[in-house]
Amino acid sequence: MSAHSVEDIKQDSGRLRGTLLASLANPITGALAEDDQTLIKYHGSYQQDDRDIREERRQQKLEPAFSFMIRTRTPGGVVTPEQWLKLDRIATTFAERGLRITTRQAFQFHGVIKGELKPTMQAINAALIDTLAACGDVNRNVAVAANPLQSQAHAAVFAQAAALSEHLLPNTRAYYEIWLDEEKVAGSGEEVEPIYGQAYLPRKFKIGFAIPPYNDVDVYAQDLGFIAIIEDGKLVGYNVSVGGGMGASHGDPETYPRLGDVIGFVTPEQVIAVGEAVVTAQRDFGNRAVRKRARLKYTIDDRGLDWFKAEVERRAGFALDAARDFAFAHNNDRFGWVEGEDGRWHLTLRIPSGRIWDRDGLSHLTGLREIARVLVKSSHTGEFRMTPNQNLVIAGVPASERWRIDALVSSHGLGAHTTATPTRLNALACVALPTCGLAMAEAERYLPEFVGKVETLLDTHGLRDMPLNLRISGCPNGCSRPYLGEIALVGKAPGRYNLMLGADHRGQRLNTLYRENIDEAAILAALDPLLARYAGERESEEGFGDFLVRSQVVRIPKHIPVQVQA
Ligand code: SRM
Ligand code: SF4
Repeated sequence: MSAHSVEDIKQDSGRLRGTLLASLANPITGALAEDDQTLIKYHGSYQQDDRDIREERRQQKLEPAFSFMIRTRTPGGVVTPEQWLKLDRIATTFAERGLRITTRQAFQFHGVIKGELKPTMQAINAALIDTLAACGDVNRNVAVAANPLQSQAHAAVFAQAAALSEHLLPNTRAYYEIWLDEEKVAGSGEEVEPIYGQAYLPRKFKIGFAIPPYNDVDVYAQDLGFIAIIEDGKLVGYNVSVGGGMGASHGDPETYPRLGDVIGFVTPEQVIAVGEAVVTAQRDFGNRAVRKRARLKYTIDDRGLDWFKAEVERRAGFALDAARDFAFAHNNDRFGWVEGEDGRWHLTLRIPSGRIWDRDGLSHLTGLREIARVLVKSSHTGEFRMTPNQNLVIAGVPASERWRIDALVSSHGLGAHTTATPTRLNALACVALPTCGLAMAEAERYLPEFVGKVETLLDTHGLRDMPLNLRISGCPNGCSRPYLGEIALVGKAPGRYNLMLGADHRGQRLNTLYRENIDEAAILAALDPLLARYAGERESEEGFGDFLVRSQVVRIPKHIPVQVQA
């Protein structure tokens, strides 16, 4: 690790420039200088190494196989078919592991080597997509309910989310200088950052917009959540939730997942002001001394929700109204075709762990390329929309073109939504090994096999068609939002996980630790009798998590979002 603290690195970076240009030009190593490894995150990239071959390289006295992950900033996860074709080309030219849809509706490219970072960034920008602030202590990609084309109100929510994303972008030109060869502005490094200031935020910051009855963005897991209130088909405003976050460290009670609290209601016109007020309050009061306690959730717990709400209202210049009523049905995606208000159609496809590539007998990358070509030809009506559950919507398709899409879906094995169990369709796993430097256990690579074993148990108990919300994370940071899974595995060590149970399926209740540090056989042995009881004792429509809580197999954790406590 760098000898400098992250706070020092940010302060001294000359508005995110650091020595990145020199690091990129250094031919001796595939890595960046240490401080630049922190700074490049703000430009949307992480230095990584291939952990599958780390030991082998160490024995050969070679430096680790360094490469870079690049993450896009795509608010609400929208790309045109033309952009899709360019992203596909970038993935096949510069990256190693296809296109990866993330749990925040971005794309990740893995395995880009240092010498190709700049051309890759340039190609992404040539597709009119950027990566600025996709990582780092800033506002990240803004997540939005997945299908904003379904109605005019959905479209209005998306437009608002995109505007807030723009508003909260860092002001620095460093990104354009370093990656796009923009001329250095006079006195650069002195630019004003009206929202972030010199030291940016104490920690990452995340915003999500949900549109009830769907909570696909897991709005209570966001630092700042907007829950759209739609009356008579019209967007009237949003309930505002603050203080959500999933990350924790094993064995450290000072860190914990927390769900956001609803503090009131704002009109659409007030969104930017309240967003900026929450962000700047966290900028000024977040804990910069202890990084693991620097997220907004801890600022709120340390100072109190009432204090925080008053601070936000003071900064915004208005009081929040009382929160309005709404209800969430579930936090999954809706698979298959749905018709929008304007008669166009939207098809949600299952993409296992968001990984799109042509490998292991799959041709998903090719299939989606061909679908993109159909959309380009059919007078540019359709779009691709990533979901916060790592899946993909082919959106805005005229009824007359549906058959063409269906044919490609079927011939390229993209039709899991017509055959797979609800458990498989909804399961989430984070990236984990081999690219994630923090992974303690497998997640993405283990998910298909583990789901298969759970399906066998479900079959035994006649539960195959029950929707079950299953999530795996390779470590407790919680990138697949595992603490909102009815069943979740949180990586502890290779092949060993904490088994977490008892979240609901609406994203409104966290799960709790049921068994610690156990292997697959023990996990399945623990689940078997619980599923048997669920099969025999559940009430109609009762989810597995709700059943476990009602039957007191697990206890409800202390923190439930303010608005859903009743
Ligand atoms: Fe994450 C760190 C991948 C969503 C909480 N996350 C990482 C890193 C960058 C590892 C690292 O720091 O070296 C992972 C890169 C793995 C790789 O090889 O690609 C990583 N996170 C991901 C993605 C790709 C998971 C996925 O499978 O889709 C998601 C990218 C989202 C995006 O497009 O911006 C991703 N990460 C999340 C989420 C879910 C969400 O935002 O809805 C969370 C939980 C919510 C939250 O932030 O509390 C999450 N990631 C973390 C944390 C813990 C933060 C904390 O407060 O403690 C870390 C570690 C850290 O920040 O120190 C982390
Ligand atoms: Fe990596 Fe942990 Fe996030 Fe999984 S949860 S991607 S293992 S940081």
